Amino acid sequence: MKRRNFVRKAFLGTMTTVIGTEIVFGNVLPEGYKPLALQDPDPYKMFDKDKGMVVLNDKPWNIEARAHLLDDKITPNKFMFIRNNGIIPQDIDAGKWTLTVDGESAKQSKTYTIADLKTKFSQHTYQLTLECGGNGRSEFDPPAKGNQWTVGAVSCATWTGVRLRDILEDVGIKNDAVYIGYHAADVHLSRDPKKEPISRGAPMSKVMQDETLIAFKMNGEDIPLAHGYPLRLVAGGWAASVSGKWVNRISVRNIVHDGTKMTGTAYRVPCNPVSPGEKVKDEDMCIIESMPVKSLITYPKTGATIKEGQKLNIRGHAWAGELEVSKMEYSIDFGSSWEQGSVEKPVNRLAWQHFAAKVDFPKKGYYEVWARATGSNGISQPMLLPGWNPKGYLNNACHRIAIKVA
Ligand SMILES: Nc1nc2c(c(=O)[nH]1)N[C@H]1C(S)=C(S)[C@@H](COP(=O)(O)O)O[C@H]1N2
Ligand SMILES: [Mo]
Repeated sequence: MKRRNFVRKAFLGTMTTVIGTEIVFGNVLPEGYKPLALQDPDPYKMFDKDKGMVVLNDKPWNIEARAHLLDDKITPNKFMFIRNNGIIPQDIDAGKWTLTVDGESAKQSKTYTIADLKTKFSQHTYQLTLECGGNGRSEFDPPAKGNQWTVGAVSCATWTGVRLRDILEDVGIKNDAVYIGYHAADVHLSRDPKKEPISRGAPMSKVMQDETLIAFKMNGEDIPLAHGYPLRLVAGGWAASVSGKWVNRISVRNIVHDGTKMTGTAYRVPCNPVSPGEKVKDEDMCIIESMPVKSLITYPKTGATIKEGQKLNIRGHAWAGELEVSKMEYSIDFGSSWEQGSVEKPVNRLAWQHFAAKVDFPKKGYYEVWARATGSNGISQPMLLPGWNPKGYLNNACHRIAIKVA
């Protein structure tokens, strides 16, 4: 009885701390009852996100940024979108975490602790752009099912880890290797342990790049839990679904990896353009790899008002998947004419680039500033919505902000 009272007091103490105030009548709280305040967790607190972030789904958690929140050159955790297909793993012990490399095209199966990875291989740090393939989905018509991302499912953080290539060379790879597939510790929404929420991958050409990391740090600290703690595959420039969070196994495959969300319409678009709403056969769908050229005006926030005669300094970021952005332009007349802005070189390959321009408005009134990036292959962003596809991927239309000159 004494022990029981002690446990109860300790429990109430913890509850009081979490809720932030005393639970009046806590003494008659039925045993095992979880107060509502704890059943409805605050995602902003739980994930350390800024209050301006937008929750699109809570089962599973999907949270996006707004353009003006992405103004930092390097995205801090509080503004980084979260995209989950399943349930975030709990009670992770990084000291016991292992990464196993196996598969029909691995010469052996080998398991590493995080300490092994850190001591055996050289560490590298890159800024890497991660954009969800479905970013911009909300604009498609007919609408596509899934999280209705607007523009905020993109980030560019600093990732530190070891090269996946170095690990694979240590394991030994057979000549017939074509692809790797990742396996991770998150839990399927059905809680069926036999099902994986997602298991995607990349062809060997992407895997072997210098910048493809098995990362253990983000922005110089442990990776936040929601972003893959303690170990994450990071493949910048490609649809971020390739960058497996909570990774514990990499399989080297002699076929294109056929894990969950690699097949059918998942993370695929019609190989050839189709008309909106058209049904597309599975065999006519192609896997999304590099993301297309795109940009975001991160300052000012849309809806800003400036004084007549005042010039407006705009700025933002631009990226082009595997390519570099070579030109940034803006328009204040709905795309009729374009002026050139400046764009910085990327800090490293696959990092987003920063652009700026000084905009002059001829008179009072309502304007929109549209931004357009062009990649090193000469291809520019479309002004409006690009090719419709069944799952609403790859919307790289020009970003637009509203400005009033008063
Ligand atoms: N294990 C695991 N890895 C994952 C996912 C997931 O649900 N589980 N989602 C993928 C998708 S679709 C995206 S867009 C990115 C999102 O990364 P972030 O949540 O760190 O921004 O993680 C990818 N890696
Ligand atoms: Mo995604």
